[in-house]
Amino acid sequence: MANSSRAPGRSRRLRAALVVSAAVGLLATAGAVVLPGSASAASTLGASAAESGRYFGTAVAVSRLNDSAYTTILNREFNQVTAENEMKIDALQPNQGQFNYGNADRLVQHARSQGMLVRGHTLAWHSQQPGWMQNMSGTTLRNAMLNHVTQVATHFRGQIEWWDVVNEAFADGGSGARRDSNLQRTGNDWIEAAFRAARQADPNADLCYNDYNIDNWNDAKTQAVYRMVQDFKSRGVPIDCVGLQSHFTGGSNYPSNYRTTLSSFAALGVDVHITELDIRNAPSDAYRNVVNDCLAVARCKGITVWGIRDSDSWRSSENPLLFNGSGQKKPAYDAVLTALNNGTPPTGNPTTPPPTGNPTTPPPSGGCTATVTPGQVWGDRYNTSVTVSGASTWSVVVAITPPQRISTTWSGSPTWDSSGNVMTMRSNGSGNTFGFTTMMNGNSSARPQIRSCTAG
Ligand code: 9MR
Repeated sequence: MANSSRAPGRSRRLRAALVVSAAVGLLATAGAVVLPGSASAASTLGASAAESGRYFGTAVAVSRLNDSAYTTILNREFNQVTAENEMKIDALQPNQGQFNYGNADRLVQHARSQGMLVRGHTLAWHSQQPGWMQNMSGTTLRNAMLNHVTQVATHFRGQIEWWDVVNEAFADGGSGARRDSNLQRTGNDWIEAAFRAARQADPNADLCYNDYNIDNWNDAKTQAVYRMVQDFKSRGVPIDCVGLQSHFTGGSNYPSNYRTTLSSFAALGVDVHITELDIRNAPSDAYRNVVNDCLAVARCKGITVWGIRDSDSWRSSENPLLFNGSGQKKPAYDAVLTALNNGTPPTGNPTTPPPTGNPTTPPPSGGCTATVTPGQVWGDRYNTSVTVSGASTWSVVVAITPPQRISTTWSGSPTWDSSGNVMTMRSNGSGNTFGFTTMMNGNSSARPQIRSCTAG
């Protein structure tokens, strides 16, 4: 399939599956009644996320599907699953040419019977390679990797919504370099080769690059992955999404610029997914922030937590999940559900490009008129000034398009809405013209929109 064009019906399939899943969630919850069009009041994570067209999922260990306490929570709360280990290379191809799909198929069947979407994890990775692959190098390894991608994506064709095609290919620390691995040593183009093979084998799956420690926008690793995605988009390498694992465990904290990271990747024209979320000691604030950040970015498609109960976690001593070992909801669960229920669905069509061209001046509304004059433009930012007529005291509402961000203002008193994207500027006695600087953050075309001008 040519470059990254999306197969028709892909997003329709997601939407239909989420509707089914939301209904399953509602039916399964006695007493939960959500009237069409009423304020959000869903009582499960999946149903609540589905109200904004998103999913809320979990990693599943297939062996635990025999534990009824586990499956009760899984089936009630979640509308998306990722195999925690059963779709890794060593699990699916333990001996070269011998594929073992039993456990993975069992999870896919379970998910389909419950109306859950499946994330495939992962086709190409330096870790969890079977012994025969670990010992390979060069063209032999490259071909074996591509064959694995092709065979596995073909086997699951039509059943996987998103593939983590390549996992964790960048180095930690400040280098911004690729991680050294036997795959990397086959040539820098191994990642794009994997993506092209996956697209050919399953044209309907969305193809993601997935990594950890790419949550902080200022980190060299985040910037390096950003540049790779930007490069892939510019050259037509078929990539649809970026997965931020978001393990805020083991010493890595939720960064306050997480929303900037999500929206910056999204501005490249890819969806973003929070794929392996867990947070040390499960603080409600951090969980709430992650949900709100996702809800604020139209292309953030959903959140997957890396396990159901603390006792299921790969870092169980940190108690990082939403349910305790007895399967009871923790305070972080309530914080997440409330945030999902309070969330405003993104408006507009996320595939519509941001407004371009000159800033607009709306007709007079609240007794004054705000006229925009574009100011100086630099490579990374630009200035705007606004002159108010018809009133000597006033407030003007200005909206900017994320990931753009207003960084500086002058000659007025600004306040901000919770998203940080809408500024209300009030006169402060310094005249009828105010101004501000907007950081482009990768989007050089959008310009501020004046929403209203109100006298007094
Ligand atoms: O949670 C997974 C654990 O059970 C496995 O032993 C481990 C090695 O395969 O992988 C864990 O999941 C990892 C995921 O596949 C990729 N991102 C980091 C996750 C936590 O280590």
